[in-house]
Amino acid sequence: MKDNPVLYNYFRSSTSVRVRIALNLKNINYEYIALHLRKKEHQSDEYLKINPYGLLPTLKFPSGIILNQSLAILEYLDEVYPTPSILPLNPIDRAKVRSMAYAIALEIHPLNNLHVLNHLKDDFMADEVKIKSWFSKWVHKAFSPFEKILENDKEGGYYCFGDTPTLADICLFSQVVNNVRFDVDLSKYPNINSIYERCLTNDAFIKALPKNQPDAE
Ligand SMILES: N[C@@H](CCC(=O)N[C@@H](CS)C(=O)NCC(=O)O)C(=O)O
Repeated sequence: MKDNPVLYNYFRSSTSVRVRIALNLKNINYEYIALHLRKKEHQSDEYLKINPYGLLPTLKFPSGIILNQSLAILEYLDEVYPTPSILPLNPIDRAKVRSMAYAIALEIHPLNNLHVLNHLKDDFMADEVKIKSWFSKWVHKAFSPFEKILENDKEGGYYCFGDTPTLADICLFSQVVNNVRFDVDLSKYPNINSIYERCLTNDAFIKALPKNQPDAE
């Protein structure tokens, strides 16, 4: 256990889901430390020392290396534990996969983060209906073109790119898990849904689901 990295995370956090999937895919054992977002445990002085942004997840290695920002963690893991790879070999293909992953991680997630939703609730008096509508708006804005890209990809495999999971599937899956909680209607996205279903047949994804974590409520 002492040689394993430590993951500071929260069962429901979609950025935590991303890192858990990559650790599982690469068969890396890790210690799970839960920080409760609603109880603001991610804002404690102790946690801010290892992640000054006060966001989850953080991955800490026995060597003392501390990494935050889920995409940076995923790419680091892929460089240091290259098998199985979550990025294709060819630079153009890598760029395509990153482009899909960023569409989720950079266009949707920052607008739907807990502190953004709390700001809408506390400072703009948004009720639950409005919060859900806000959340859905940013999902659809990125999911509609994402679905078209998948639709037009005539060589499409089982996953976003080819027949093995990549960074794109990791981000897409984690976002879909979050969408379900906010009642986002995903019926218009058959290709996205089939990739999500495919991920649900993969143990690395199943093990990373919020309901399968020790702090699940
Ligand atoms: N870009 C960061 C975002 C991290 C992030 O926003 N994490 C969320 C959980 S999914 C969080 O810690 N939210 C706390 C808050 O909003 O107060 C990453 O990918 O790691």
